[in-house]
Order: sequence, then C-alpha cells, then structure tokens
Amino acid sequence: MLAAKLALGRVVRRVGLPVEPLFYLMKAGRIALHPAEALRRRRTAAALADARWSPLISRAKGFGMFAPDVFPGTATAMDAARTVFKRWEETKSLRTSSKPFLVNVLDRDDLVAHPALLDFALSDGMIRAASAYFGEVPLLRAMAVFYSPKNDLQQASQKFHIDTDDLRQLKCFVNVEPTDAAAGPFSFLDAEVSQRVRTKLRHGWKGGRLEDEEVFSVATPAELRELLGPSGSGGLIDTSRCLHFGSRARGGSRLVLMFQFTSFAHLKEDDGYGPDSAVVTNLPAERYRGDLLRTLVLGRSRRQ
Ligand SMILES: O=C(O)CCC(=O)C(=O)O
Repeated sequence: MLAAKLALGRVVRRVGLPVEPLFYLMKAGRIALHPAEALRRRRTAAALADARWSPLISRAKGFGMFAPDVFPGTATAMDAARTVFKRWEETKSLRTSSKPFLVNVLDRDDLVAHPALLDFALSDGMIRAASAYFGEVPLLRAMAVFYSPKNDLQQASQKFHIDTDDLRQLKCFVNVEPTDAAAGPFSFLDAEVSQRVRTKLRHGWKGGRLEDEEVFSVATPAELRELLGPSGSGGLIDTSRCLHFGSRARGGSRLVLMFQFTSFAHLKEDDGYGPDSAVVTNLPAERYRGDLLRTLVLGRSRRQ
C-alpha cells in the first residue's frame, strides 16, 4: 500500500502535476474506509461546540494563543514538565536526537508517572478548541517536552518550513519556563500571510525550507508572531498551514511542552518528526478507560 502510494506520488511529480490533490484523494479514501468513525467524530465535535472554547483557534488564520490562566491544570502540568526535565538532566538519558538544538526529554514512563501532562493535553477546553478547528474530534498523535539549549545554529526546523505530514494539523507549544526572544521561541506567520508568501515564492507542498530573506521579501517582520511569555503561555498552531521555525536560542535555553493533534484520516503513520525523533506516540491510555471522549481522542476506539 505504502509502496503504491509512493509510486503514484513519483508519477504525479514526474508529469509535473501538483501533489496536493493526490493527498486530498488519499484522505477521502481513508474517510470512505471508515464512514461510521468519520460521522461519529463530526457529530461529537458539533455537540462539543461552545462559545468559550470554539473560537480559540482561528480557522482562517490557523492559530490561537493562550495565557497561563486559560486552561485549568496548566501550572501542575508545567511543574510535571520541569520534573521530567530535571530527571533527564540528572541521568542524561541515552536517547539522542538528530537535532542537537531540539531534544525531546520525555518518554512514555514519564507520562505514566506524571498524568498531569496527558490530562492537560486531553483537558475539556483543549479537546473542544481542537475539535472546533478540525470540525471533528481529532487524534492526539504525539507528545514531547522539548529542550532547546543555547545555540548558534540555523538549520532544519530552525528555518521557515511547513509540516507536510498532513494537510492540516495542530501543534500545541506551551512555554514551561518564561520565554523571551533570545530563548528561541516558536515563531510563525499566520495561515493567510503564509499563503501569500508561498504563492509569491511558488512554494508548493513539499517545497522545503525557506531562507528568512526569501520570506521577508514578501512578509513584513511585523507579521512574524512569537510564542513569548511566562510559564504556561503558549499557542495552538496549524503547522501544515503556517510557515514556522523555532529554537534559534541565541541568548538562553528554552523548554516547551508540545503535543500534536491530527485528523483521524491523517496522511502519514509517522508523527512528522522523523524516525529518530523519539517523541512519544504510544500514549498511555489506561487512565482513560471508560471515558469515551478521551478514548476517541487517543484513537483507541479504532486501533484496538
Ligand atoms: O520550536 C521549534 O524548535 C520548531 C519545531 C517545529 O518546527 C515543529 O515542531 O514542527
């Protein structure tokens, strides 16, 4: 199946056709294979819609930011992330990263030992906000606590790019420690500005990374948004639609909690971080047994 998809992708590219319609077709195929689940996820999202959480993420602009007091349980989750980082620092776990500027310090056992982290990602407001953005109850696919040490690098995800593991997705980044411009904040252009830049630069799907000079030949520096702020502040960003980069930590380190939502009919089995990324994808679901909504978000209703 995968080989057939790759071969088809190669043919489409060779004859010079855009690959995006092919992805829409693949997505439609996945939905057609699971019509009952698609309907259930859409209906549940409609029932969850409310005036408080639904507007949090702009569908047009592809992002929403939040202050530390918006989601209940934020402070406890930040304490848990700090504890995870301290343990990692003490033991310097053997896990490695191909990105020395962005290291995941979280593992599955940490999520079991510190349920506040998963509880936060699966909190009522978070699920309602994400469901409103997708128009369906999404899947929680991956979690990480990313440590970005002070560095002078500018490579890979430190350059402007979009994530190509799906056509839409949401990544939530929460500053565990206060984050200023020198700590390499997560930085992005909203979806409308990104579209303007990409159209002008003819940056297609899988168009690769862009240099700052190219991007700012179209966008203005004032259009760049940064997730700056105290512990617990953060944002939910559609990284498939918003050009972004992070970890340009020139003046100090950064610690963020990250989790990723995608549609259940997502395009790729991996989480978009690559094979050696070590973000946690096998999320512990036992705690939520009997909780139908959270079980749905964890994807257990279909996979098990
Ligand atoms: O904050 C960062 O280092 C950027 C991460 C990133 O590009 C991503 O998660 O897609």
